[in-house]
Amino acid sequence: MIKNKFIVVEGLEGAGKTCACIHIKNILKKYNINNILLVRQPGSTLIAEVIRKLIKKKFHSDKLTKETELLLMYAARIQLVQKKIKPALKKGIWVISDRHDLSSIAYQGGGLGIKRTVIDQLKSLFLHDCNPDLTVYLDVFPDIGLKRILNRHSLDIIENRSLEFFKKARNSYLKNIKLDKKSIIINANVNLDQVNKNLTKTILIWLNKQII
Ligand code: Z5A
Repeated sequence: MIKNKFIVVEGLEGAGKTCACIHIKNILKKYNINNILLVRQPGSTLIAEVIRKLIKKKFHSDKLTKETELLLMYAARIQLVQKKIKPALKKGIWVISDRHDLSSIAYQGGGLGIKRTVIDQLKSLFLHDCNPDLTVYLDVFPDIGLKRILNRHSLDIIENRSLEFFKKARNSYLKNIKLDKKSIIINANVNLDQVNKNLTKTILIWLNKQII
């Protein structure tokens, strides 16, 4: 038997997070785990989806300050955690989240330069014990990730930032993920088949360790 878990998938845009969330869900189903909630951040509640649109929209005569951006990311996260993630985990439902607070550390911290102590304060004030049981970090070089999403759609306001911004975000991810014992790093620079194979292998090893 395995107790329900909170799994987070992190990485730069085009790393393949959405694909990985679906792949992990399918692996869990093979283990007869069918009670699964899949969410994305920012988003996945009515209010958090409105905040998502606001963050991604370009306002020509106004621009989000980095602090406003951080607080909006957190507002969407708090809404999702309190309204969906925590209640689901309480009911024994597995939760897979496409991004969580590590994204704020990487983008608003590493990328925009907001002090880590500020982000940590928000986390301790509002997220309490809502920490993932497993974080899967898909590591992609920024230029490779951006090329993948350019094939799909035009770039939004965050995606339009400089390569330098994404390099800083990646460095922050790598620095922090290495300190997290409940995390795994998957090389996402290779083709999707190879990523899925590595993901399956590592998730199965992790799942076997969770059996009680
Ligand atoms: N953000 C933030 O700044 N702070 C925060 O706290 C949070 C978020 C929570 C969310 O936008 C934005 O908010 C994001 C970070 C910021 N902005 N940026 N930039 P989003 O949800 O629209 O963006 P995203 O989270 O980065 O998702 P994405 O662009 O869709 O990327 P993805 O989910 O990692 O990739 P995918 O959808 O699975 O795959 C993308 C394409 O690549 C697709 O056509 C796949 O078939 C292809 N793909 C995937 N993997 C591969 C491999 N391995 N090889 C070849 N092709 C591949």
